[in-house]
Amino acid sequence: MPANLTPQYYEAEDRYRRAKTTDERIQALEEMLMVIPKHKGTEKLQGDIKKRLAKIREEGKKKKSTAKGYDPFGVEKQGAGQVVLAGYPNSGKSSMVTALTRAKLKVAEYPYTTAIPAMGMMPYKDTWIQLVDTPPLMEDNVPSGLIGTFKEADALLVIIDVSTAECLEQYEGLMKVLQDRDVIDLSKEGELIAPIPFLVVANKIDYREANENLEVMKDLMPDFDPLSVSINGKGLEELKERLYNLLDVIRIYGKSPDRPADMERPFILKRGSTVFDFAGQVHKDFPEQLKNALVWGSSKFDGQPVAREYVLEDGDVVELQL
Ligand SMILES: Nc1nc2c(ncn2[C@@H]2O[C@H](COP(=O)(O)OP(=O)(O)O)[C@@H](O)[C@H]2O)c(=O)[nH]1
Ligand SMILES: [Mg+2]
Repeated sequence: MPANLTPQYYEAEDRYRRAKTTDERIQALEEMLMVIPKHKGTEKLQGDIKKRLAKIREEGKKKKSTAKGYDPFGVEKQGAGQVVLAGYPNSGKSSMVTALTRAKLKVAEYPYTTAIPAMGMMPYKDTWIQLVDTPPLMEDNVPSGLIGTFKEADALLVIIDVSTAECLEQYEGLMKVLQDRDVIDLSKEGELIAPIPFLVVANKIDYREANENLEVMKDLMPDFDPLSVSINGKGLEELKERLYNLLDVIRIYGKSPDRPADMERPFILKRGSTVFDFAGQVHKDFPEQLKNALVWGSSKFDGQPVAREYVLEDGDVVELQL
């Protein structure tokens, strides 16, 4: 008996496949169960969903009870990539995350307002980048657990406060800790080859003294070339773009046969990914079943058949042929 599944069901299923957190998975499965047509033809599928739901709920419970308490320094990833901020007290980390996302974080004139990481989602193009605010990092004050947060990140945003003459000290201090703790690597003949890619910004550029402080730094370090920003708006659009580029990802839009492409929620893949990699992200069984694919965008013509080794580009629409 045919299942006759509805578009709502496929949407929920799609959300399930893309879910990154346990809660998202549970929510999507619950919705699949709610909207699935209830008849003989879907009984087996309903049973499968219920089983999956029970299993995920059970795993979730176990995780909570076996964990040695909640770890505030482990931040679950969401969106196209996770960017973790690093900076001295008062450099503007919390303000920056607040300015770029809808998160409401504590911002204050006194240092050490932020005790544990907190995150916000920054809209960029048709996707989201996760920004993680952190407690202050100094050469002689490294919050325990924070280095672990950096090492899990997809990229770092190193933030220097150029409204103060201490900006040079901040920059050198941050670079030293991050390098000593093997978060970044500056060793390759002065080239910035980083295990975790990072961007340095000179924040509070709206201050009167800021440009002068920055010039002093540039005189001392000719290679020092940070992006100047202010939480009031200066440089923020470029900052978003540079962070996205740092993540080195592409957005790919899925298309099912005989249906228009889903241009709302792109899949996010590492740059250099192939049709085969894309298939794996859509469904774990798809790479095995994949014959070839049709591509719109980077191909010579629309809907061009390509092999599974075809390297995709940002914005491509792909229809998998199984
Ligand atoms: N004028 C100006 N003030 C800023 C800027 N960024 C942060 N601030 C101020 O600097 C102070 C410290 O900011 P906060 O975000 O709490 O710094 P954090 O300790 O690094 O999180 C607050 O009073 C902010 O309003 C900026 O770009 N321009
Ligand atoms: Mg803060």
